[in-house]
Amino acid sequence: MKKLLIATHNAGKKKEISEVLGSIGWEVLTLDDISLSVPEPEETGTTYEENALIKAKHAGDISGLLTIADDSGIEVEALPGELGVYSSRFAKSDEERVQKLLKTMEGQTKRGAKFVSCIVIYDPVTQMHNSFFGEVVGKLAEEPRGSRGFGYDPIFIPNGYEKTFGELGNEVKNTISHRAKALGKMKKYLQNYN
Ligand code: ITT
Repeated sequence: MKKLLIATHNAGKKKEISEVLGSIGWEVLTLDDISLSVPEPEETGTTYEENALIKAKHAGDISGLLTIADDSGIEVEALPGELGVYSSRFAKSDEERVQKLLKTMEGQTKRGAKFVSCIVIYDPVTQMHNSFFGEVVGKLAEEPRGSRGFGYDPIFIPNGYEKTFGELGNEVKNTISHRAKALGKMKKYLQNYN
């Protein structure tokens, strides 16, 4: 069976990507399944796509496997130019990121936000790559709710729902999320990949 490597060091992303890919007729491997060490590369890009390519190329060239990587972030309407590609650098841990964002947004009524994902697939044999994007629009909650998911999930309420991703869990998240949408496009591309 053909092999596909998921290059992420984020446990939440790894779970989601594996779940969304499900049975695609490829053997899906994570960085834990291969015997090689793939340290985290420096994300020096200024766009999601540049950073996703850095990650996919790094792991793909080390492993020799067809590799996908995700770069993602949250974009907050009231904080233009902040977060986005730099969402993970906003604070040191998921909990601190959530607390800092809530504090920054205190008293702010404009609470629109969206998650954006770029998935890059990279073939180390041909050195070709392709990019797929997805986003989910919603708003920020006033306080964290729910313990499912990761990152900013406890404070993100997707449009059409009252609950946060932290409450909704992956059954719902994996059908509407930024990452699920990008992965859906990537899956279609993979069906015709030789
Ligand atoms: P890898 O680079 O190893 O994949 P990472 O956590 O460093 O993992 P990013 O550089 O793409 O990933 O940073 C994404 C940031 O955006 C991170 O802080 C997440 O918490 C946040 N984020 C992205 N997608 C999210 C989601 O689906 N739910 C909650 N937060 C998310």
